[in-house]
Amino acid sequence: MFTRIEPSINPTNNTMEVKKVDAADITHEQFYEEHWKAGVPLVFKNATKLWGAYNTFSPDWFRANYGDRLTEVEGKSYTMNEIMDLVEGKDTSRPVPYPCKYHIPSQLPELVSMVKPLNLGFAKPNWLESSWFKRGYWGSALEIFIGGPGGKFPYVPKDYYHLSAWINQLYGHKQFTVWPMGQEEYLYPEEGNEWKSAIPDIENVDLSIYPLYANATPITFVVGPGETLFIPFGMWHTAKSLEPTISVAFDLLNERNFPKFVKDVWGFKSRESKLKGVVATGYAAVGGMVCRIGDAMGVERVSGHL
Ligand SMILES: O=C(O)CCC(=O)C(=O)O
Repeated sequence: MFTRIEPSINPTNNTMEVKKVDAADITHEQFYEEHWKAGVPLVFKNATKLWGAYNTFSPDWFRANYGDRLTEVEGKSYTMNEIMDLVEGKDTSRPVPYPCKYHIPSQLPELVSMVKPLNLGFAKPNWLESSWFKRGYWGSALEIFIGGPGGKFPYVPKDYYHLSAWINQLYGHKQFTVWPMGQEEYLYPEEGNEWKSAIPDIENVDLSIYPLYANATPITFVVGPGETLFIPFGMWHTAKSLEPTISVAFDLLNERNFPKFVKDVWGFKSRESKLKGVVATGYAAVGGMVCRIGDAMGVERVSGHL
């Protein structure tokens, strides 16, 4: 038995409260029913406390250990030292890009062991941890995001392939905005890129161009160090770094979002070629079957290849 958390959606005005809970105060079943199934985001206060990254990741720690590690942001190459100097305001000679990202398994593989258990006790089962769904092909990633004050995610997306997002804040505070489910038309999905809103600046929406946005009910909240934000699949969201921030994001796929995932696999891959669409969708369908059987047998997936 578990204590019921009050329903988080108010159907009369379509507002929604994003709650923060101690990971010890919510069961997997409760999370699954009231957030995962209901499509309601949740902030866990301390789900990453077992991670080596918890209370460790900081600009100085990255400078000391991976200062020369390169990544590309908006087509330009930066070292970790350069990124940290920019986000901390030590280098004011050029704009601070956002987000500065590293794909952990390929660009910082030493850190894979510092973000374990990746499932946090709640982000499971995660079929993306199965070797059937290897990285790079299915829209999934295990990435570090680094940002500086005011760094805004460049648009409002809902996650590619209908994956759920888990954003683990490890340093600094980041502001998030989400839109309750069902506000699709107010956000003007881009033609041909339906996972991305066509509105260029969500903080200053021109209602003469996007009049339906007047009906939208964005919910804004702040996530701090040690906190994890769960964003359900299909939810429009965006983020802004309020100070120097470091977070680790990963995606989740299982039985619940699998039907929409497969539809997206067909949608994305068949745009490249019908044959690619058929092969990828067939492969995904078999992978889903294997993972479903694995779930039934209680298989624990622990690979770090997302
Ligand atoms: O942490 C962030 O900047 C937001 C990331 C995000 O929303 C995404 O990758 O879809």
